[in-house]
Amino acid sequence: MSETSLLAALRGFLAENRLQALLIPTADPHLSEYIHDHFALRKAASGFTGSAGTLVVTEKNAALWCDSRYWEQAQRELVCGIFLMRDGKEDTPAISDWLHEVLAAGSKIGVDGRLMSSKAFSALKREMQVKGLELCALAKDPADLWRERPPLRFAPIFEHTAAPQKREEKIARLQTLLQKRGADAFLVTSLDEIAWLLNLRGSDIPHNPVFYSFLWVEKNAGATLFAALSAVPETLRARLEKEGIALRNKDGFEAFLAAQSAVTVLIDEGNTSEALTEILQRGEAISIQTDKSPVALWKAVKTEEETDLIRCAMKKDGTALIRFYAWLEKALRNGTPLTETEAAAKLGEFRAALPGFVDLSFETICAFGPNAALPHYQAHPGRDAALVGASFLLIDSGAQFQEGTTDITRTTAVGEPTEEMKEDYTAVLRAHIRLAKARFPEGLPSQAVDAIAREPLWERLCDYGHGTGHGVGFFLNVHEGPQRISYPRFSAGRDTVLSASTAMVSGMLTSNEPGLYRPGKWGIRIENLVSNRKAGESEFGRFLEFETVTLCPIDLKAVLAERLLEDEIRWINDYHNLVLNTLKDAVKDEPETLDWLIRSTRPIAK
Ligand SMILES: [Mn+2]
Repeated sequence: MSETSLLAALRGFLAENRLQALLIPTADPHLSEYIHDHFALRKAASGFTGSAGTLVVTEKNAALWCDSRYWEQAQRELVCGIFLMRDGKEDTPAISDWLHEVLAAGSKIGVDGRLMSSKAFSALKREMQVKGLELCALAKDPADLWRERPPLRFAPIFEHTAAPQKREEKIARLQTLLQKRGADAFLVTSLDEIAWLLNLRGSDIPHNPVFYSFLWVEKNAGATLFAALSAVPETLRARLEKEGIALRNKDGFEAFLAAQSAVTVLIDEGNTSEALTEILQRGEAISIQTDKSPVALWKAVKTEEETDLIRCAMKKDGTALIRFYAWLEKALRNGTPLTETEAAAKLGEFRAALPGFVDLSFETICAFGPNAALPHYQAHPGRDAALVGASFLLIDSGAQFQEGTTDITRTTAVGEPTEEMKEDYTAVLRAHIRLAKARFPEGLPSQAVDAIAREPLWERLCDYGHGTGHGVGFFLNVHEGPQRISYPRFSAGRDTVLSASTAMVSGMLTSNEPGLYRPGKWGIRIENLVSNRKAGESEFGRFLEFETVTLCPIDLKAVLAERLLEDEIRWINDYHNLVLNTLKDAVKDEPETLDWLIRSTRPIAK
């Protein structure tokens, strides 16, 4: 079925269901950031392959909204007849404004209620109401029309054996909270929250070690996991049931919810779908409490044992990285022809050879020259750049280990950098160091920390369009909340304002990734993961600081040492000393890598 015939079929769906427009978001029933292809109707109907965007189809028109990361790509990929809406651009209409423009008053707009949070659905419904339009959750799934829909396959679910916190303790903590709040049950629909609570992992979504499921936790009883039964090995099933976690077929979940009566259920409206919320609302004598999921914060705050394991994961990952960068330096020196995808594949090989390697934590971004100016650039074999000439090579990559998830960006000067390149690189390095060294009051909203990182860039009237930091899971998703180091601005349809109320807490694992992008020229980003820890206490209260846990030399070729402050020079020398001392034993029998490591961590001075 081509995109055009699928689009035509969707228009048939409109007529049959007496709708004037159809909204097709990019989501799965768990509102995951990354989704299985089974849910990629938006991609199949529009041709646009990016990870975020909303398609709107009316009888005569079709338009796709996506954020600035994807404007260029969408322009290239969208099938004929679908208009590109550059979301975030001043003159781009909101979806409701555009529909108001092209539809008659009283028009009905349908959306699959499983693919939108009840919070987002309510907000959009109100917004449309004001404009005389009616948003409704569909009773039928428009994706049923999609003949080549990839089937959902469920990979085996396995124990996260390295997890130091027992699942009984995590469930008991949740039950205590339910008792305190006077709620009978908590509905968990976020896949990473379920995986974390149960210390179970899967691989249903590429690079995200989660499994499709729902979890119902009761105040007085145990919990019920709704998963694909075929994905649960018999021994695991027996163990779970012994621990009071009943297992049921995922397909029976909606019926189970609909059969509930006379209970008070706690849900997080931001991550529970409109469809599930409506089922609860229709139930007999069901009262719904809404609040932010407590699990999101518990998961974000790593215990000391978890942080110790994360340090082990960083050491492993650092070993692969220094092997790769030593190899890369030699290849470039020898004039070996090399493209972006070849370099990314080689890094993947070094990682895959590590003991306990599970997967990459996301698709490697390997971008050279002007390509690096696109923060989320994806190289494709045959269409990628060769590493030729003087510019920056930006590699953003990560891995999954049972001990933790990694995410690191390094920018390497290939050839002789110009003064302008050096000025830019040094400013980004200073931004990275300012945040790495920052001390701030415990409980400070994560947004407020952002300005500390951006100051060296703002000083030069520079800025970057993405967040400075996101939470990182513990052998889980590379992006997680609730903390986000970013000032409020448009960000891929996500509610960035949420981060304002997330207090920074000791134990949080967050990225530190300032950057600078010159369209048509180059892009620079330096990213390490940092763990929050106590800095000390004074008459003014308790203070936090960061411990940088990522271990890999930061390229010094484009650094203008005279631009760095004394404390910044000290930071980089201390960091490199730590990298050298932690990694040197792992490569002691690899003279070329060891030599590269020693040279790359040499102290610098003004
Ligand atoms: Mn990152």
